[in-house]
Amino acid sequence: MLTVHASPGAWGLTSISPFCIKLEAYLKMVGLPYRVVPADPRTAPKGKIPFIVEGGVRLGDSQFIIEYLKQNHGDPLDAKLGTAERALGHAVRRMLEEGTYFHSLHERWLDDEGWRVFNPVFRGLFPPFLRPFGFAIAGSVRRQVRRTLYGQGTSRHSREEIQAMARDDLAAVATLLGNKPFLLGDAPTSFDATVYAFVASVAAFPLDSSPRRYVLAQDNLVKYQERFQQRFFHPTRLAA
Ligand SMILES: N[C@@H](CCC(=O)N[C@@H](CS)C(=O)NCC(=O)O)C(=O)O
Repeated sequence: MLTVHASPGAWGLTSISPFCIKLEAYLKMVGLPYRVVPADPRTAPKGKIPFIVEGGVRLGDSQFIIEYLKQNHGDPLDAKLGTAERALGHAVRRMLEEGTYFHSLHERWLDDEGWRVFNPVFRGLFPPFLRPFGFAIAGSVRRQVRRTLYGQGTSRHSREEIQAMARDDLAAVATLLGNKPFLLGDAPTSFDATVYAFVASVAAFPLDSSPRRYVLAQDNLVKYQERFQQRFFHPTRLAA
């Protein structure tokens, strides 16, 4: 049995991490059996989550995991895609994972209003024995995220600029999706795991922001998200 090490969920999503949602979405789409256990990033092969354990294999990074699963369990979603479709899917995936992600990270960890919403949720996910240290742990992770976002560059911009960049990313997704059921057409592909994870994460985080307002105002993004959830996630797994 494949074991997925992931962070727990909130706001009706299976995980607070879009990368964990992405991996679980992929597994649901391909119908591979798996179990999820709460991740300890300190034991992760690359210090990040999600990671998987299968037999003797211990592997980090959602995309490397998906490539591994394709090689070892088949590729029912993407096998028939042409090179142009793969290129488009790749570009959208990288935009969301390496661009939009930093907006969410900033919103949750550094933005003062976002932190007021996120901090209690984050601390609520700790196992009981760690809760007395919740304040110190959250503060230490927050300092680390501050350093990461400064190095990566996002936090050098104003809140309005960061939100505008995320909104532009989401507008690109909405335009490319159009009125198709999935990013590349009638059938879901692995790229939809990323699109679903990031659209759902922006929509679910309960803070009024222009990217969230944008997503909730796009009929195609809202319906896409609902369609994906209904088709691939059992309703009970959606409970916060
Ligand atoms: N490229 C990685 C990104 C994973 C990632 O950034 N995970 C975050 C949680 S959303 C994490 O583990 N952060 C802990 C850290 O950076 O120390 C993937 O696709 O899995």
